[in-house]
Amino acid sequence: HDDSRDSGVAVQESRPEVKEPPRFKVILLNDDFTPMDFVVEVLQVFFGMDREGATRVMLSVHTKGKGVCGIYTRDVAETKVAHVNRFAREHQHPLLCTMEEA
Ligand code: TYC
Repeated sequence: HDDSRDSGVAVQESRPEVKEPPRFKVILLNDDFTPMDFVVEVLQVFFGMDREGATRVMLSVHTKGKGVCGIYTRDVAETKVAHVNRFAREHQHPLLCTMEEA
């Protein structure tokens, strides 16, 4: 049996890894009413920050208007946004969380 002949059919070679999945920044928006302590709690509970890191991010959002809480795949980012916004509403705070492609 002879496999050495070239059939002439072009075959697309695959490389080991060519496509990273798109990443999304989860963004926290400032507002005039949500208590600072509540925002710090959100950053600790939903984004795994310690109190010091959460306080730094909260103050940055408070000063600049918005800030990045973390960067995730689409599904994880969507879930974090939904959980944060539900948690804020459950506590009657206007805090808003959103996402944008990194
Ligand atoms: N600006 C709010 C205040 O003065 C605090 C705050 C910080 C609200 C960050 C939202 O994403 C936010 N109480």
